[in-house]
Amino acid sequence: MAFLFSKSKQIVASLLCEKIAYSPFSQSSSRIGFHLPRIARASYATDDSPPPPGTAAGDSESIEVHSRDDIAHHRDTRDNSSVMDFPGGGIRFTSQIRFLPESYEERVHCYRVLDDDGNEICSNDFANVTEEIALKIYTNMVTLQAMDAVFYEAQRQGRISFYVTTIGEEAINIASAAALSDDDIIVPQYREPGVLLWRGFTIQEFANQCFGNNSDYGKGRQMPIHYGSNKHNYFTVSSTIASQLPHAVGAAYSLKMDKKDACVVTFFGDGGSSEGDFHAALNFAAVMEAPVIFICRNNGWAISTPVKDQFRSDGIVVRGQAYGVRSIRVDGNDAIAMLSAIKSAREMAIMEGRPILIEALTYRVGHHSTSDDSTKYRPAEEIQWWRTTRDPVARFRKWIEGNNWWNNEAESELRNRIRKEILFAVQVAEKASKPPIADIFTDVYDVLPSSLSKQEQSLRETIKRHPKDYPPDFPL
Ligand SMILES: Cc1ncc(C[n+]2csc(CCOP(=O)(O)OP(=O)(O)O)c2C)c(N)n1
Ligand SMILES: [Mg+2]
Repeated sequence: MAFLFSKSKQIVASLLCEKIAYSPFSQSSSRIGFHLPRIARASYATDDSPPPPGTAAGDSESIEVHSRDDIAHHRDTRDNSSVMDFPGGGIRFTSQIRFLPESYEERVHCYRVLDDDGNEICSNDFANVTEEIALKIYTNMVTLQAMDAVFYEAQRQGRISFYVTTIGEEAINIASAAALSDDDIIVPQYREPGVLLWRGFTIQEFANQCFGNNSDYGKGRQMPIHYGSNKHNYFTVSSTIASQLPHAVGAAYSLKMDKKDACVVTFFGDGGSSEGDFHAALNFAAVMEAPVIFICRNNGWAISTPVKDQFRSDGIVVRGQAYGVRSIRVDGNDAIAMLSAIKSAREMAIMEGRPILIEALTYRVGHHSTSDDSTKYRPAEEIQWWRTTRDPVARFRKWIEGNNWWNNEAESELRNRIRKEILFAVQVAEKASKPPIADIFTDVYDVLPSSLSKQEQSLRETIKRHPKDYPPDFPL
C-alpha cells in the first residue's frame, strides 16, 4: 500500500512538473519573420527563481518560444533516461519530491514601449505607427474622454438612466482597435466602446443608444451603453459578466472552419476572469485551436472587489499557460505597446490557428458606473495617481508632440470641436421619438408565446391605471 501510494505520488509530481516544464506551445521554436514583441519568458520559468536578466519582454527581435529541452535542463536529470508514455506526450520521471511553486518570486514582466513621460524605452520591438494612424489614435482617445464627460453629466442630470465611463482605459480601447482589421469580430464586455468608435460608429449612434430612441438599433430595449452594430462586426454588449467569452470562441471556431482571414477579439475585466465562463472559454479555445484573442483589462477592481480578493495567481496572464494558451502581459496604458502586442497576437491567432491571451494592466479611474461611488472603498490618492501620472492619453500626447505631430493649438481645436459635436448629438437623440411599446415583445419569437402576450396586456393595463407615471412621449 505504502509502495503504491509512493508510486502514485511520483506520478502526480511528474504530471505536475510536466505541465509547467513543457509549455504547450514549446514543441518547437516558432518564429515569425518580422519584428514582434517577445512573449515574456518569465511565464515559462520552471523553478521559483526570478527569470534571468535580459529575458524580459521587449529585448528580442522576434517571437521566441522556448523548446522542451531548454526547459528540461532546469529539472532533475538523474532519471532522464526513463520516460513514461502518457496521453499528451512523454513524461520524464524524477526521483525528487518537487511541488510546483504556487507563484514565482518575480511576477511576469509587463511589455511596454513608452515610459510614463511618453519617451520610447526600447528601440525596435514595436509596430511602426505612422503620423496618420497616431493622430487617429489620439483623436479617438480624446473623443472617448469627451463622450464620457458629456454622457456622464447627462446621466447626473437625469436625462439618461445609466452610464459607464472608460476613463483610464482609453489606450486599451483605441490602440487594440487600431491593431485589428475591420473583418475581425469584436465580442465586448461593456467598457470598450472605443473599438466601435474607431470603426466608424458615429457619436450620434452612441447617443441614440444611450437615449433609447427610435434610431437605437436595440429599439430602446437595453440599458444605456449596451451598444452593438452588425455593420461594424461588433456584438451587442451583454453585461452578464464573462458570458461573452464562450460565444467568442464559438464564433472564432466558425471563422476557422470557413477559412476566413480574420479572428475574434473578446474583451473582459479582471472580474470576468473570476467567472467559470472564462475558464470554459480558455479551455475550449485551446482544444479547438480557435483564432480568438482574449483581452483582459485588469483594472484592479470588479466594482468594489479588489483583485487581491479575487485571486491569488499572478494576475490573469499565468492562467493562459495552464490551458495551453500563449499569453503576454502588456502595459494597458501604453497605446503603442497595446497596438504592437495585439498586431502580433492577431498574426499568430490567424496564421497558426490558435488562441492568445493578453493581460492589459490598467486602472479603472472612474467609478464602476453611475450607480457607484468608488471613494467609499478605495483611497482618493490611488485614483489621483492613476489619473495623472499614468494617464494613457497624456502619455500618448507627449509622444506625438515629441514627434512634432501635435501642438497646443491642435489640442484646443480638437477638444472644442468634439465637445460641440457630442452636445449636438445629445440634443438630437433626446428630441427623437421613442420606439413603440409593442417593440418590447418582438424580434425573439416568430409567434408570441402566451406568457409574453399576458405580460404585454398587463403592462398596457398598468400604464392606463397610472398614466402620470408613464412618460407622455412614449407611443403606446
Ligand atoms: C454574472 C454576473 N455577475 C455579477 C454581475 C454584476 N457585476 C456587474 S459589473 C461587475 C464587475 C465586473 O468587473 P470587471 O470584469 O473587472 O470589469 P470592470 O467593471 O472592472 O471593467 C459585476 C460583478 C454581472 N453583471 N454578471
Ligand atoms: Mg475590473
